[in-house]
Amino acid sequence: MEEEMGALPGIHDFSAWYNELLWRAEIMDVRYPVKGIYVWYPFGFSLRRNVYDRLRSIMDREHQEALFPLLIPETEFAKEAEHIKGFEEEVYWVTHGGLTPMDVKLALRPTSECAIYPMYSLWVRSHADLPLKIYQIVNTFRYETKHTRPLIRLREITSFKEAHTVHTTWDDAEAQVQTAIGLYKEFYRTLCIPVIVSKRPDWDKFPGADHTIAVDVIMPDGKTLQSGTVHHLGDHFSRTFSIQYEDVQGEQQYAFQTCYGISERCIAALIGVHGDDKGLVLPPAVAPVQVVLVPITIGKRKDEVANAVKEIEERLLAAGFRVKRDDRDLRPGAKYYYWEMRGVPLRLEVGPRDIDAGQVTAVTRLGHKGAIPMEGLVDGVAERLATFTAELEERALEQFRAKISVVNGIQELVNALETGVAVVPWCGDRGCADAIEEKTGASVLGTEVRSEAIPPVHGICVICGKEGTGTLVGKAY
Ligand code: 5CA
Ligand code: ZN
Repeated sequence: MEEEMGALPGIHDFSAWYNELLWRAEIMDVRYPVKGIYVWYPFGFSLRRNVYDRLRSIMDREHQEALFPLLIPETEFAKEAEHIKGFEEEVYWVTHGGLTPMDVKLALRPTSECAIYPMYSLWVRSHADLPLKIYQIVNTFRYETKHTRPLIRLREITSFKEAHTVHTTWDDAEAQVQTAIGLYKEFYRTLCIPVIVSKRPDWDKFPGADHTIAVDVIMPDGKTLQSGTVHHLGDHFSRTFSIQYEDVQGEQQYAFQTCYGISERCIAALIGVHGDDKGLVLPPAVAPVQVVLVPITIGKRKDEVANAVKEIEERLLAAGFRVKRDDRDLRPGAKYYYWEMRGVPLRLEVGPRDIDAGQVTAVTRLGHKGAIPMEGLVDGVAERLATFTAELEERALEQFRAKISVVNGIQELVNALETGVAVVPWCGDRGCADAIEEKTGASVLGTEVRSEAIPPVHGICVICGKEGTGTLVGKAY
């Protein structure tokens, strides 16, 4: 069986580990014959569904979900000059309907500003309509020229959650930016993933935005993964798409907007941050299987064990757990290997000796072994899963802290970047950022760094010696 395929590469060789794991754990199949476009296996899709259910429930508290078209006419796409300039090299165009050339060619949305805002122009009439907060979860297309990778850099992003809000003032939009960052932090907390929030430098902001705040995750190889962005759009788009409202005095005013997005990179982050040499490790909140039941059938008591396992399954299903009974004709060791690869938080083993003792043997994916008495089964499982979540969170935070250094000099910076990211004082000048990038091979990711693991940093710019503030530097995916 699977053991005969040879061991999974160690997670210290992250790229090899990641590529192997994706198909061994049946997350993504990369064999689809178009570069940068991949297929979700059922197991991966079930993980996606659990993760996006969480995201949806967070969004639904203060947004409405809607659905806008995939195709954007060139006439709309060309309206916002910076936006089109930022995306022109990444757009897929539909130029023909059958054999007939289009009068107006159609873009496959790389993101949906130009599909949504013509409609906002019709929907927004009065200050009473604002704020307007809508999101959608759709696929988007970007002709990425950098190295494509499953879940990380796709040409068809299959799971793009994008929110688009409209406000009466710049300050209201800024307040929404802060709210959105809070929502993303909450979302990543439910996945037990620590994040760093920072403000992208001007040259790296979203095309058409006033400013961009990003959420970065640190992967096992020390590289950062931008796992969400929040953009203050000012009134740039409202002016080009004519999104106006009548204020209390009866005057027409341009609205202020924000947008913010998360893609399936959140699942790459989940896989990377928690995984280990045996494969996936998943938080119970999103694990497709939370508890796997493995019958240990030695000798003659096979039926008795099978019945006990069925009873346990029924009790756990009735209590609302996602349970899988594995009664395939395989050795228990092969089953352990299989479910460990798939990140199942808790394994319950049931054999004749457990039945005699009125218990089940419980082993967590982090390797803790114990017994749960049959009469307290449901509570015992709930308790084990809660402890597991807390441990996972703790472990992720520890690894996160170990990958962040606060440094003051360029050589220290180079050293720190061997194992992770660094926060260094930088003056804000582009020239100094370029020099940092040239000397380190890493990127200046953002200022106004916010994270539980990083104190506020001030000092002199590592390049020019002028006054600087703490800036996140890292090698980015
Ligand atoms: N309209 C805005 C907000 S919805 C927007 O498109 N922002 S974005 O370009 O920054 O994309 C949002 C997030 O999607 C990024 O922060 C990143 O995490 C993710 N993302 C961007 N491009 C890709 C890609 N090619 N593959 C996977 N994820 C991507
Ligand atoms: Zn400087």
